[in-house]
Amino acid sequence: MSTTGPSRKVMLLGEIAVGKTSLVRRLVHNTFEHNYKATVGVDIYEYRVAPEGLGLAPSRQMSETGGASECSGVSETSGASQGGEASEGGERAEARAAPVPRSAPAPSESPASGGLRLIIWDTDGDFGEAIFSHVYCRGAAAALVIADLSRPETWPSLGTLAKGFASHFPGRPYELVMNKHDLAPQVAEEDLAEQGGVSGLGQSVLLTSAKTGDGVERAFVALARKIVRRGL
Ligand SMILES: Nc1nc2c(ncn2[C@@H]2O[C@H](COP(=O)(O)OP(=O)(O)OP(=O)(O)O)[C@@H](O)[C@H]2O)c(=O)[nH]1
Ligand SMILES: [Mg+2]
Repeated sequence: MSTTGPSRKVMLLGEIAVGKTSLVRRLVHNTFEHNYKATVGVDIYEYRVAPEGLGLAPSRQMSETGGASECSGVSETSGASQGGEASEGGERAEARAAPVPRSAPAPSESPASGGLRLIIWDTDGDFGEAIFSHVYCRGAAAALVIADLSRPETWPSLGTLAKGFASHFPGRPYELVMNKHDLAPQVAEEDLAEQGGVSGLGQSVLLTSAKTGDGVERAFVALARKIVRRGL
C-alpha cells in the first residue's frame, strides 16, 4: 500500500443499499458481492489516482509504471488514523476522523509527481442528512453522491445530499452517480440529471455499475480531478 504523497478525504454518500460499499470494493478490490451486508458506521478504503489520471504531466517514475490509476490496497480500518488517512487492520472505523490537510501539498508531495491518494469513507446509508454534522465528515475534501438507478425512490436523495454537502462544505466538489446501470441498461447518461431531478445543480450525473465495473473508476477519477483543479 502506498503511504506517501498527498491524500484527500472523500465521502461516499447515499441512501441505504444504493451500492456505496459495492462501488468502493469494485474500485479497490475489483470484486462484487450479491449479498447485501449493511455498513455500520463507516469503513475506510484507499485508492491512488496516478498523475496521468489526474490530467497532470507524469514524472519519469510514474510514466514507467503506466496506467491511469492504481489500486493501492485495502485500508479498511479499525479506527481512522490521524490526518483522515487509513491504516491497515480490522474491519470497522470509529469516530476519530481528523481533518484532511487544508494547505496545498509540499512540492515533493505534489499530485504531479505522486498522484493523489483518495481516502474513501464509505458511510452507512442510515445516516441520511445527519451525516453532515457527524464527525465522520470532518475534513472531507469531496463527495461521491450515489443513488440507485433501479429504485426511483432513492433519486431525490441525490439532490438533497448534494445540496447538503455543498452547504456544509462550500467550495468542495462532488460527483453525482446513478449506480446499478446493469439493471436498466437502456438509460442514457444525458437524460439522468433531468430524471434524477438534479438538473438545477448544473452538473451531469454519471452512470456506474458496481456489478460490471462500468464507469466506476471514471467516477472516482473525475472527483480526484476536481479536487486537484480546485487546489484543495
Ligand atoms: N445489480 C447490481 N446490484 C448492485 C450494484 N451495486 C450494489 N448492488 C447490490 O445492492 C445491494 C446493496 O449494496 P451495498 O454496496 O451494500 O449498498 P450500500 O449503499 O453500501 O448500503 P449501506 O451500507 O446499507 O448504506 C447489494 O446486494 C449489492 O450486491 C450494481 O451496480 N448492480
Ligand atoms: Mg455499505
